[in-house]
Amino acid sequence: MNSYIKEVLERTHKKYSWEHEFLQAATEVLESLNLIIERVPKYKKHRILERITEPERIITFRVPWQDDRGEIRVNTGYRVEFNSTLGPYKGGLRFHPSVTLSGLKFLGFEQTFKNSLTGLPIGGGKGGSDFNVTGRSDNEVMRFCQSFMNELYRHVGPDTDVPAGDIGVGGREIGYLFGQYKKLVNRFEGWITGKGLNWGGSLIRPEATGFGAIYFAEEMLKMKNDTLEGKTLAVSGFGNVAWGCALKASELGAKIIAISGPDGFVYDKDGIIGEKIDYMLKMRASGKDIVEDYVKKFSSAEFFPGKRPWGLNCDIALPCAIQNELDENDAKELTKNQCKMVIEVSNMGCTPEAIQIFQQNNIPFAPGKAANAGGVATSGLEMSQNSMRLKWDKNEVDAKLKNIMINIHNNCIEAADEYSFTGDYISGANIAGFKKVADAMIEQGLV
Ligand code: 2IT
Repeated sequence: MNSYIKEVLERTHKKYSWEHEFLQAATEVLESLNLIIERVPKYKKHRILERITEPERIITFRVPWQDDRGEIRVNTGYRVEFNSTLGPYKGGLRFHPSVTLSGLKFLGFEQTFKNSLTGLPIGGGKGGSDFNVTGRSDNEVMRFCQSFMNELYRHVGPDTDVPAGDIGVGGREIGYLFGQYKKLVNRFEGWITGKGLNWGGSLIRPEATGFGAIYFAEEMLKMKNDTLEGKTLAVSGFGNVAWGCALKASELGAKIIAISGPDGFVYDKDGIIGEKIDYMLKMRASGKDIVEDYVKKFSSAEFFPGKRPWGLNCDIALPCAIQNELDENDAKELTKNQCKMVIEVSNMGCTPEAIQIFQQNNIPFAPGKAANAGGVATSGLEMSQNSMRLKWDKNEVDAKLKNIMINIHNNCIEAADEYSFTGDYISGANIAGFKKVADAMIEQGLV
């Protein structure tokens, strides 16, 4: 390993020894920058690695709210404003009991490179709270969102920091957050994306992460003179991202055979198509966070409690749920079952050991920051429409999204060819994302 990279990684590990997820993300990115750091001395001269691994600003705050029984509850709110070199901080808000500062730092760090890959003028950030949406009434969620905004509003804005949804933050939560911001600042502004379609949201934004991942898969298959037609896909999760994948995959002649939830996974031998895709939305809207209901409705399906879908025979695996959801044993299972390709759609969905197994077995692997960038890219397109006070039609947004995903794919390939190994999408994405941010940081001086 390059000595500068080694030095920075050692110092970061020492300084933030308890931040496991952040250290995992930082290690993966820095380790893939060996050649470019060796060949381009200005990055060390300007101490870019120390600067790029340190968030520009972190805000943490108390979020007090009252549940329906009148009990007072307290959660923690965060916003990690990681890097604003390429544009306003941009990245989702996650409401989930697993949320910690380490987790949000890893997500904000990843987001910086992902957003750079999109080619749009957006910096990187992430935020959220350890609030658990599951089982809460609409009124409870509204009171929580309003309390969260009572602090967050002073740190965000259309030219400062533009959040969006993530796990636990969908259309309902974005509505409540938006309403409270408008009330507090007395301005109708595009300071958050994923808005309702009647009040500034973009068409295709709900579908965008899934659509983008499938467009990326198409490009990877094209490199092998192959297509999605007839392929079987195993997906984890059953939220917005998995739903978008199912819609686009079925349109292109592929078949999603599995989805999953915290309770287990569903295997549908006939494929999740047509009304079954719509049913995913109904399950999500029920607020129960389980997938077992699917088998009560569709007899072609079987439910496997407590299990993940990686033991199935499938052509392509798409983890779409949460970080580190696919481990070494899952990777061995997929390899044994002749899985041909893995598209990581969740952020850092695969453990480093799992990725190593895929690489050893020459299974093409797309990292989340490239494959799932369609979501934030379409958020960028929502910002453009808000600035212009215009609304593009579905086809226009979708065509732009597809074009962005093709460009990301090609930029990964080119960067890997130049500074790593041909076909290594991980280092390709890290290098291509890094180079733009790092060069712009140097151009903007020591700030
Ligand atoms: O992980 C992600 O890229 C997101 N949750 C979407 C972020 C955004 O600003 O649309």
